[in-house]
Amino acid sequence: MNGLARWIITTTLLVAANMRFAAGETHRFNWTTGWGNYNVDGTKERPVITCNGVWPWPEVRVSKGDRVELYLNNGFDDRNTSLHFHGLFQNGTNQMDGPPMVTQCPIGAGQTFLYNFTVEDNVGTYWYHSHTAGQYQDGMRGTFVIEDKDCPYEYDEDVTVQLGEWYHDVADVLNHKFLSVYNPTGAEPIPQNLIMNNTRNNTWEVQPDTTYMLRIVNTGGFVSQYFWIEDHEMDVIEVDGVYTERNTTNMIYITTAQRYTVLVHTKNTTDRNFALMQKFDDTMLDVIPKDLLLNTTNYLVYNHSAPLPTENFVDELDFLDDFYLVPYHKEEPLGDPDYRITVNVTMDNLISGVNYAFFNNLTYTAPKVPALLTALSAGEDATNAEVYGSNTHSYVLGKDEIIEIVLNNQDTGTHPFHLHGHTFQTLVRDIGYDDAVGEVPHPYLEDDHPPFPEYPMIRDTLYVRPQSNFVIRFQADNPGVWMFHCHIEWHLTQGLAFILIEDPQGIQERSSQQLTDTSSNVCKNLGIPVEGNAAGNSVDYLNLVGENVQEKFIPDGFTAKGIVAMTFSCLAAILGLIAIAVYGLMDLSNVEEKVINELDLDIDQVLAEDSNSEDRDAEAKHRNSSS
Ligand SMILES: *[C@@H]1O[C@H](CO)[C@@H](O)[C@H](O)[C@H]1NC(C)=O
Ligand SMILES: *[C@@H]1O[C@H](CO)[C@@H](O)[C@H](O)[C@H]1NC(C)=O
Ligand SMILES: *[C@@H]1O[C@H](CO)[C@@H](O)[C@H](O)[C@H]1NC(C)=O
Ligand SMILES: *[C@@H]1O[C@H](CO)[C@@H](O)[C@H](O)[C@H]1NC(C)=O
Ligand SMILES: *[C@@H]1O[C@H](CO)[C@@H](O)[C@H](O)[C@H]1NC(C)=O
Ligand SMILES: *[C@@H]1O[C@H](CO)[C@@H](O)[C@H](O)[C@H]1NC(C)=O
Ligand SMILES: *[C@@H]1O[C@H](CO)[C@@H](O)[C@H](O)[C@H]1NC(C)=O
Ligand SMILES: *[C@@H]1O[C@H](CO)[C@@H](O)[C@H](O)[C@H]1NC(C)=O
Ligand SMILES: *[C@@H]1O[C@H](CO)[C@@H](O)[C@H](O)[C@H]1NC(C)=O
Ligand SMILES: *[C@@H]1O[C@H](CO)[C@@H](O)[C@H](O)[C@H]1NC(C)=O
Ligand SMILES: *[C@@H]1O[C@H](CO)[C@@H](O)[C@H](O)[C@H]1NC(C)=O
Ligand SMILES: *[C@@H]1O[C@H](CO)[C@@H](O)[C@H](O)[C@H]1NC(C)=O
Ligand SMILES: [Cu+2]
Repeated sequence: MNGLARWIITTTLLVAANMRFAAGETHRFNWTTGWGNYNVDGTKERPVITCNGVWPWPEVRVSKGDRVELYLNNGFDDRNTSLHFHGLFQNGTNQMDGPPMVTQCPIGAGQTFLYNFTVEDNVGTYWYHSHTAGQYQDGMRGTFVIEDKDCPYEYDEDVTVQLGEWYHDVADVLNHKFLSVYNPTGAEPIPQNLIMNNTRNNTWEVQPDTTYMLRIVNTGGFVSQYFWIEDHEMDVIEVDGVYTERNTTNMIYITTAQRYTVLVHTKNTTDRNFALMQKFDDTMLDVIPKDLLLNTTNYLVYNHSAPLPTENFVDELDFLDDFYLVPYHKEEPLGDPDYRITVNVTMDNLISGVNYAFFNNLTYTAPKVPALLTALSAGEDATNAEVYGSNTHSYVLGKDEIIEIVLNNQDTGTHPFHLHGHTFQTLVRDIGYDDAVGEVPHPYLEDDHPPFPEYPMIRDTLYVRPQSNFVIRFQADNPGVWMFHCHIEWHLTQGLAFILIEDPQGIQERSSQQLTDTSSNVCKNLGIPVEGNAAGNSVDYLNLVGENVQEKFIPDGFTAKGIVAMTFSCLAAILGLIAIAVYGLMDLSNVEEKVINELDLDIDQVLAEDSNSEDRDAEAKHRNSSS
């Protein structure tokens, strides 16, 4: 190469590098959490989590290549917090991903964490939310849009809309009732209302003859919804940040955490207004209270002088099946996997009587050191899955391997699963199998499955049908520790999660992966070591003594009801007497609960004392054999 050519090339590269640098703007945010009282659904005021004293949380809008520097200040005085940017790849910045004890320490009361990352690999519709204990169901969430000047579709206006459900109680209260011996079947709390854009009766004002790009995000924590617009078609063009070929539909079905971006072309006439409809997927509700409004009407408004529309009825819920969507940038199915993870999903009671969720009999139990901090500090042991603990359910993935996840749902519910750090191809999603008509769970059969789609749909959150299965593939090209979990917040709390430790040596090698000041500080504040294995041992990474483990399984032949009965057996004599005195001959089915409430006893303490009792197992065996 001669000098001139070299000069030209060098200069061109420098200019290109500078252009890339100049293209990225830095967006700074300084957010502090707190509580405020809001009447979100128009029927009850309750505490919600605010951002800098206001609610709802702001929409973040950035462009591809920009940098985000977001200070999250924990303004609570009694709880930890965190923030996850749902769908962002965080390529090289794994510690900015958000889940506590996975990629960072929890942010303790009064502490600050700097989320500092660029958005280079993603465009489209995302959202952010707390990844701590149901906080996002208390309102700690918002939309996150990455604008793309190379968007392949034309439109006039770009508008987001959040769908969700709303509870009249705060998550703390609901979690306490949910994860309780009094809820042995694990029935999820029933929401009071569906909401749209954080309210009910939402009005969307539109101009005639205009193409709207409507970015629909389900920021709820539980139910899937049907969404449709009276007498207007929607052209789906993006799902979960992945452009699709245009697919026209009248209705979409959207699980929590999913996004659908649609083009809606408004009418030329402005003489009337139309209904924007939301409907619960009521098959996900264990009971349907008589007063629960399953269909909710909002308003697409062309004309303020014209009357508001009433409910729009449709003959059938004929929604778009996302499995058949074709990505705009077509990709053939990834080749045979280098590594296959096969998991069974079940829900069951552990010895306390509380109902948990499992992948292969493991309910996710957080380690004593966040898995990323273990990966960074374990040296060569980082490639050994054992150092991450036996109850975190960790898999170590090799650099650039093709990974296949086969998920066999043995539960009778629908579950939306989310993978952090990636999108994935959906190769198989089986039909549902109804236990009510005697059908049993159908696992995926490698030797007998439908042909894979020519160009599989790609997204980051995918539902599995009842007693059914799905198969997904992706390439392990993003070194980091990534969670795979059900996005029903109740089920995550029940432990329906596992962890992927992707290319741990690749994590260690990147300087951008090393702990930042605020990453270390939040750990120190809570007394969490910044190095060590899942048990906090930084001397011998293969010694897991003292790690956190899940509760024991209920001994064979025992039922959850039996456990509840047994728990109260020692109290029964006294309680029984009081019960008869207080309640007379009333329904005795949940008498212990009534008495405990009446006496204002601390249930947790009663249970803790009882489960510490040495005789418990012996008594269980005795009762078991004598029954
Ligand atoms: C964020 O805001 C708080 C409260 O106004 C202020 O004390 C703090 O210095 C700000 N932090 C940054 C990084 O701007
Ligand atoms: C929405 O309309 C319902 C029914 O008219 C009403 O009860 C509720 O208060 C309204 N909610 C809001 C937030 O305006
Ligand atoms: C905050 O996190 C730490 C570390 O996981 C935990 O020990 C502590 O109980 C948490 N605080 C609260 C209030 O939950
Ligand atoms: C965010 O990260 C970039 C890249 O490491 C760094 O240059 C910048 O100083 C960081 N921002 C802050 C506020 O620390
Ligand atoms: C929803 O809220 C966002 C943020 O305030 C707003 O920009 C958007 O227009 C609203 N969308 C609808 C459909 O009401
Ligand atoms: C609506 O009006 C525009 C011009 O304003 C015209 O180009 C278009 O064809 C009209 N569409 C219909 C369905 O009449
Ligand atoms: C708005 O609706 C009113 C009442 O139906 C009607 O009289 C008026 O012509 C409409 N305005 C437009 C601009 O269409
Ligand atoms: C809810 O919507 C569906 C579909 O339009 C309809 O069949 C059903 O009757 C509606 N239910 C109520 C209570 O409005
Ligand atoms: C659109 O979706 C339907 C299923 O809902 C599917 O049959 C069809 O192939 C899709 N078309 C395109 C172009 O993606
Ligand atoms: C998953 O369930 C199937 C069917 O019950 C069983 O054969 C298999 O052993 C289970 N796998 C694991 C890892 O538990
Ligand atoms: C999971 O638990 C079930 C029921 O207790 C048992 O039959 C099965 O063998 C267990 N599977 C594994 C892989 O331990
Ligand atoms: C992460 O970045 C590497 C290049 O540094 C690239 O090869 C890989 O595809 C990226 N992965 C994702 C998920 O963006
Ligand atoms: Cu679930």
